[in-house]
Amino acid sequence: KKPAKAVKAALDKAVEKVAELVDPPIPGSPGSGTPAVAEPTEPRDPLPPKADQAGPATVTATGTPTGAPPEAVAQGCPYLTTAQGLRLHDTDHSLKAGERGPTLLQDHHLREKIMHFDHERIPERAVHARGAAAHGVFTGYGNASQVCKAGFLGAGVETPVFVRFSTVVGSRGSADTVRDTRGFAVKFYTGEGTFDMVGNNIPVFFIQDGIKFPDVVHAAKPHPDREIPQAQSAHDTFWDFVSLHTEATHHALWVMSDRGVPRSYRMMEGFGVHTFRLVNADGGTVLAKFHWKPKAGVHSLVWEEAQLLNGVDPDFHRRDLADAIEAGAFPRWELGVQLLPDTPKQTFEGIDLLDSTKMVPEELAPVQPIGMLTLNRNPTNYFAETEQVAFHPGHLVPGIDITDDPLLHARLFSYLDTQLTRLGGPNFGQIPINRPHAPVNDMLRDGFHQDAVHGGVAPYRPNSLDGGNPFPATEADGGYVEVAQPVARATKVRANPASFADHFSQPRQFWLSLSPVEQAHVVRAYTFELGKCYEQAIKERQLQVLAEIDPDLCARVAVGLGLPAPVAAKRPGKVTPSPALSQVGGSWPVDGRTVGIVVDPTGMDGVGAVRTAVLAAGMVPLLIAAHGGELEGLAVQRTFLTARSVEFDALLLAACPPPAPDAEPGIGDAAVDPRVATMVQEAFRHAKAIGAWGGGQAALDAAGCPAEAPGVVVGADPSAVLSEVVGLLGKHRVWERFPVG
Ligand code: HDD
Repeated sequence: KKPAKAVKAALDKAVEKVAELVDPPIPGSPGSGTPAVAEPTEPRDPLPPKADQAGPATVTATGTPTGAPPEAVAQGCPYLTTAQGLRLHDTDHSLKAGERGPTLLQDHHLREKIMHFDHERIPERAVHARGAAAHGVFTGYGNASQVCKAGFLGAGVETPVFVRFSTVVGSRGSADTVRDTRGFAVKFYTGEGTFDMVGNNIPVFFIQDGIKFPDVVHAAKPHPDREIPQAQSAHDTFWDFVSLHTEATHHALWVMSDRGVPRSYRMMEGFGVHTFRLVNADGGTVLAKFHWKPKAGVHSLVWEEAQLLNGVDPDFHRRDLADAIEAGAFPRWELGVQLLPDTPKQTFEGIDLLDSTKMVPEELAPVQPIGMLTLNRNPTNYFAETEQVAFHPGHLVPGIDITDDPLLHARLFSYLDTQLTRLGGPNFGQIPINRPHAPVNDMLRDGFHQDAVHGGVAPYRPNSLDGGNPFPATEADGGYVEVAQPVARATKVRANPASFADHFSQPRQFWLSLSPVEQAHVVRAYTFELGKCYEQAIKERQLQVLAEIDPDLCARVAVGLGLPAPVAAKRPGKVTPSPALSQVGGSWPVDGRTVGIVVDPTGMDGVGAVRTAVLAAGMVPLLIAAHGGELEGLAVQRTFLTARSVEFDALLLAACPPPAPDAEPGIGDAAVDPRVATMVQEAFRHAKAIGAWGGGQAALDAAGCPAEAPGVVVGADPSAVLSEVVGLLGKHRVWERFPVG
């Protein structure tokens, strides 16, 4: 046992050591002693980067170490410098001949600064330009090892991942909540090389053959003459193409369903879409379809909410993802596989597995969970990570091989090719976010933006000069060996197999699997989209397509358009509904949900406790009041000017504030602020849970919202009201309140 004195001395020494290591406080930061608004003037080291933010190589071309730690090279000293490391004493004034000019051409700093600024933008992605991303970890369950030898699926193996979600059609600055497919791209930095699963939130695709990709994208993008509409499918060129090219019917129907307007990236399913071939350690193969199942359930916005959000908060999904991660409500998905026998025909129950416009119902092949994805860290820099990340379906690892899906084969070309323009050359794999975590020794050399300083003289094989290095790896060394699939001797053709011909049975199955409220949403979506088209012929042709899916769907959309409903050319085939396709039903965790609480100084009783309980349930409470500031020590986060009902999953009414002097007159009871009444009306119309106690009940009356309606909870005890509202939130919406007609 050490004497107490010695322990104290050791402790003091340790404290001193820690004090030496800790940076002086950042001027302006809490506890620094300087006011937050003051501009710091004392040079200090840059803020430390987050873990895993490796910067460019630390060795210069001459082989001299820069001296800075690897992760800090981009911001390696406290002083402002040029790109060449020259310290600058002024970046606010151009070099001029006298204070009143002219500006001198010799100002090398001005020219470098402006030149770099002029080239800050890179071409946005041709599709999926608008996105949000996060870092995370994937943990294998180990049960897939029997069918797939990929190391990252091993029991308890943790693999770092980077996941980018996106809309497809809109440009980088477009709104998040448009009706569209969502991208769901996952980069697994495995020890055997990087594996990318570049999927969507919809299990099928618009086209069967990649050669049609430019056609569908040109049709969906804004019209070339006026470049409108932005990020929308509700226009003539899209429906012109889709109504003529009927293999797009299935995907279009999914986009018209609630899947086209997800509530959050955290609440979407993901699909690998294509059929892949899995290989086990003995060389045995099985076909597989990949699924991501969100632990928070699959939930959507309603169309009016989505439209309002496009204006109120165009960054709704981006913000939701970042906030949830920041708050510790880490989004999670289980990776699942549908396993299908690898037969020579590559069909399953009559479904051609090489046709990406078809899916395999879960009732026929259950989705078996094989691992868990957790997103736990936001990117540090949007451009460096989310924008520069480059996915590619050809980034594969041993154990996962491709099939002969003609859509996938075109993708294998497109994703590499597109990076040449987007990221400026073939070395995009060296950008930090794209760097594999597995060791690299390729023989690729030179090219634009070459960051590596390669040694040796023999980047070719075979060689003797570099000692024969690098060596090919056998399968036992972890080498990727393609499955030796027989290729039939065939005639070269530009044609599809007959098994690709049925374009309507699976759309019909999807339609018949939806609940009445989901079907009503689909009807309204088609009516809205076709209602935005100008060409009568396009509307009529699309109605014909709907008739081929289902006469009821067609008739209901026709009524909305004021057009006669055509009769199907072919009698619809018999299909069995797949209940797994419906989103309605079940109860789900409420983590990360947002609860708006309308408050007023006259009724703060119980608000603090409710707020604490909302937080304890893993949700986000937002206090909404007439003015900013604090009420009884609680910060007001939204005012009636900045809040809109669409931001919240549920609304609580603690007290009923009177109209503010600047409020718009005319809605409801004059004793209630009309903006509160609007908030309640919208929440009611969007079938959200609403709770009220005390004076809050007056807002229900002012909004004309019946207190006895389903999903409206009125009581004396705020905590009891909250717990009922949380129960309702688990079901996402009060579906009984939603009109299905
Ligand atoms: Fe694609 C991006 C998903 C078919 C060509 N695609 C892209 C992204 C996702 C998908 C999620 C965004 C990746 C990111 O976040 O950076 N794409 C799909 C799915 C498809 C599909 C699920 C069908 C099953 N794509 C597809 C075809 C082609 C492309 C048939 C071309 C023949 N896709 C591209 C692209 C993009 C792209 C032009 C744009 C930016 C990029 O690749 O890196 O090459």
